[in-house]
Amino acid sequence: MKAKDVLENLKRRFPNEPEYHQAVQEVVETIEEVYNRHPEFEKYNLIERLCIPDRIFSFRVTWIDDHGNTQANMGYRIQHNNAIGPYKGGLRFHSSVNQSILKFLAFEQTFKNSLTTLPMGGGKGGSDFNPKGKSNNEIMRFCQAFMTELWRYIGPETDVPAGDIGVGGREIGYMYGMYKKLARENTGTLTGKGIEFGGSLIRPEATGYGNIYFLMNMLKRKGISNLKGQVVAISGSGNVATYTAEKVLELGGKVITLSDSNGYIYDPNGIDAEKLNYVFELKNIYRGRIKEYADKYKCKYVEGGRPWGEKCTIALPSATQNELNGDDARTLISNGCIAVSEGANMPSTPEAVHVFIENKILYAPGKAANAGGVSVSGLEMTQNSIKLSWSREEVDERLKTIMKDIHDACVKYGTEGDFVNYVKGANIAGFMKVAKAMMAQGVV
Ligand code: NDP
Ligand code: 2IT
Repeated sequence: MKAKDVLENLKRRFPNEPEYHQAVQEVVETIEEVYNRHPEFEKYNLIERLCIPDRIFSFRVTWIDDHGNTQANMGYRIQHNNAIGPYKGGLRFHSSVNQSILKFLAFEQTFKNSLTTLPMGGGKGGSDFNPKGKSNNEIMRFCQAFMTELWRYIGPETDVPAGDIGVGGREIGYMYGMYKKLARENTGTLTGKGIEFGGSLIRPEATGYGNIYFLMNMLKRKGISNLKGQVVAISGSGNVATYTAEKVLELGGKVITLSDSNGYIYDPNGIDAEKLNYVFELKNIYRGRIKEYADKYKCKYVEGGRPWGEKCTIALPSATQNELNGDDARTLISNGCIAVSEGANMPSTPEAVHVFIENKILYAPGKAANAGGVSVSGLEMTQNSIKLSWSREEVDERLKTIMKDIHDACVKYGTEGDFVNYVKGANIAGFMKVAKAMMAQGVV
């Protein structure tokens, strides 16, 4: 295969899907050499079978808002690949959601889930529903309406959705309630559930904590064993960003930024535990904007801006795709940034990734660094199927082990002389497992 030809072909057949093309391009370019060493892959056209989702469901979601208006949103579920286990991946509720974004996320999820060491295939779904400013009842009605369509396609051994942007514990609870009613079973389909009904301890924290565990594995290879003295820029202020910040503080680092889609805050004194607690409340209870932090703590707020211009030693993009471009990457490096570890999915543009790798800084792509969330989802599935709940400590230990295993797999496949190319490592390690499983299962 030639990576260029694969991409051109997909672009021609699936035009207007730039995020999907971007995610595919990165993978096919980094696995090209390994792929070409296995002529049997080419013979069975593995590359197209791996890039094109198994199936895509799309449906209209109709619900009535608090003013009595009837609203029609789009809902989707992409079942990308189930060679190594049931389809698994989050649901995103955001006004920007479209098929291209969900296809990129489902594609990446397949490799991420392969890296976790757990038996999970890849999927993703969501809606262009905008949760901002909606009442609790509107959220509930929307989640219920969404599930009246989705429930037919999912199940504990078929496809297990979870949260992503705009979908947290509250939304999962409402969706699970409706799923359970329609499917007439209670086996835990959906992860990120409340603790009282099958959820796992540490699942809310898992993506953020996991990202820091991955980061610490990278730093350890450079002789750094804690975050004392490190100045950390984080984007986003949702689930991933806040628990990332919590773990950074625990390890002695200083967090100086957070953001949302309206702008970012810069607190040169550091966002300490008390201030972070305010952010948790602001986001989860009052559903407010990050600007309110700047009003309360009298620090800088930049409307419409992104935090990458602030001087830091570690950057942890944790909001959304393509939120860090080539110029941002160059600015980070010239300001002394030594490590970038991605909490979000595909937050760095291809140019930014190129800059990080060319400058040989520690750079961990999302599909490796943020795999802690889906890993603990996998552990939630295990606990549901054996009908037991593990302690916080037990889940956290397993999460640490998984993140170390993912890190070590990246080192194994990504070492280039004295440099570890974590992008290449993650893509090859993730790809090889899925490819072998697909070959063993024949052309299906
Ligand atoms: P949340 O909805 O909890 O938070 C998302 C945050 O990102 C918010 O601060 C939001 O701001 C900001 N954001 C969202 N869209 C945009 C945008 N277009 N431009 C700028 N800022 C934006 O989601 P999560 O924290 O769960 O997800 C964050 C990232 O982490 C996503 O890329 C997700 O795919 C990824 N991820 C999540 C996992 C999980 O377990 N939840 C697991 C692995 C990866 P605003 O409130 O203004 O929208
Ligand atoms: O991108 C991701 O890995 C997630 N949103 C979490 C998926 C999951 O099934 O827990």
